[in-house]
Amino acid sequence: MFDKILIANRGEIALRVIRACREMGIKSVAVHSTADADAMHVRMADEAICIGPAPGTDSYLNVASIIAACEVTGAQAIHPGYGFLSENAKFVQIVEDHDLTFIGPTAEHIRTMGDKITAKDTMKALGVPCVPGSDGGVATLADAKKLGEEMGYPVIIKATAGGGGKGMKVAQTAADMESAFMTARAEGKSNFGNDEVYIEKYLTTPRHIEIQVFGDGKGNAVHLGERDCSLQRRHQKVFEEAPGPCITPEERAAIGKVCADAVAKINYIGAGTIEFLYENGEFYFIEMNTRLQVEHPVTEAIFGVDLVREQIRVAEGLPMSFTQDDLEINGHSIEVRINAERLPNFAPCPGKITHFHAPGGLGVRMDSALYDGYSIPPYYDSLIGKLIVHGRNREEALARLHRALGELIVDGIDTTIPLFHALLEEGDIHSGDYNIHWLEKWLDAKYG
Ligand code: MV4
Repeated sequence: MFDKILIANRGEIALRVIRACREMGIKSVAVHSTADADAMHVRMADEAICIGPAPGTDSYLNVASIIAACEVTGAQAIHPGYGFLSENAKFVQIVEDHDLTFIGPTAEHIRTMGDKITAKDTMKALGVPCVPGSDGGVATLADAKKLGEEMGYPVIIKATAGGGGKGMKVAQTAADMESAFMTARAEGKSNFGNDEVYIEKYLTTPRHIEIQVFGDGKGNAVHLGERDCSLQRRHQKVFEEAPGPCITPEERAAIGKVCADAVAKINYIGAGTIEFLYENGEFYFIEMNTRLQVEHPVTEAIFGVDLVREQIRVAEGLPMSFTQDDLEINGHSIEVRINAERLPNFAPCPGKITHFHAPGGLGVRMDSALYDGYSIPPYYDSLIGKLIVHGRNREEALARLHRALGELIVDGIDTTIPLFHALLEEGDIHSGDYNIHWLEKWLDAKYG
């Protein structure tokens, strides 16, 4: 059993992990940059240690500093949160080489899923339905053109190392192929040092549905249903919900079983998310994330489980505390991301919080590291809080979201709060009738 865990992260997710540690009787160590000396995670942890200068590359990504912090404090395990080092296979290897435990999947699983061609090959072999497309990488423009003709346009060219929409280009017709192929390759090379690309049929109006999976590393795994994360802007999610408004219990059970069986077969350990595009009643695998995700609380709400606690348990070699049969959906949950950003352009808006008040009451969870007088540093992600509501059904969750947003006060900076007030006026949000393009279209129409 661990008696001390180091959290290699900051902000709300660091608090999330500290809270799980405390409930389990495990001591927590916060690490922080010089810019975060006054941050809430530093105050809330049992111990804190400075690991470097303000830029993330010098602190939260500073592997030598983080390993040294474990040695100095006697922490036996590292929880990476999300972002930063959470999906870095080399980091996991270094952690293990120092006889420390990485709370998450193995280096090999992270490496496999980090390369999208390998991830897709692996998932396909495990029986997970994938988007029709090239069999592995496409090496030449001639091959790409040939495939485009065979598959029919539109197609999408994706860098195998891509992420966040980088290295991804749509070819609407054969005439677009040359520039789309060359651009995807060039972006793969310049952003990720890898110019390998693959091709898929382009789905025009899908929803983004992701399945939460969880494994014990010993061949047992479960699924915890889906989240619909279709409301995104520039590949940044803003509103997530579970269960998905368009997914039937039968669809959930079927795709959930496929996903749980797949990760069980590879002895996956910890939390994972299998991302799909969902169109015309079909699921198409696109990627797997080998970390705890920002939006995990909506899953926690409807299943009544603590995913961070489970991550720590399986990292200790213990079994999960539930089986598939124990997992039953209760109601509906929605998360909205509160970012320090100014509408309509979502420009980052760091600065001093003159007043912060978190909403409360039945079915309301506010995960945030804000406090009165806190200054948001300009060096990191603009996420400053997540408001998560839970109701007996979707309508109740939406009403509760409206009520809780009305109670939330974040003074001193601009935030995305007004966006959610505006979204709650929309019929399509109430009916759940949206896809991955809905938000950008709506923003275009509203703000131009
Ligand atoms: C696609 C697609 C349509 N067809 N693949 C965007 C980022 C990466 N995770 C995969 N992405 C997409 N892949 C095929 N074959 C459309 C997108 C996409 C998207 C996906 C999920 C959520 C929002 C999106 C916004 C634009 C494009």
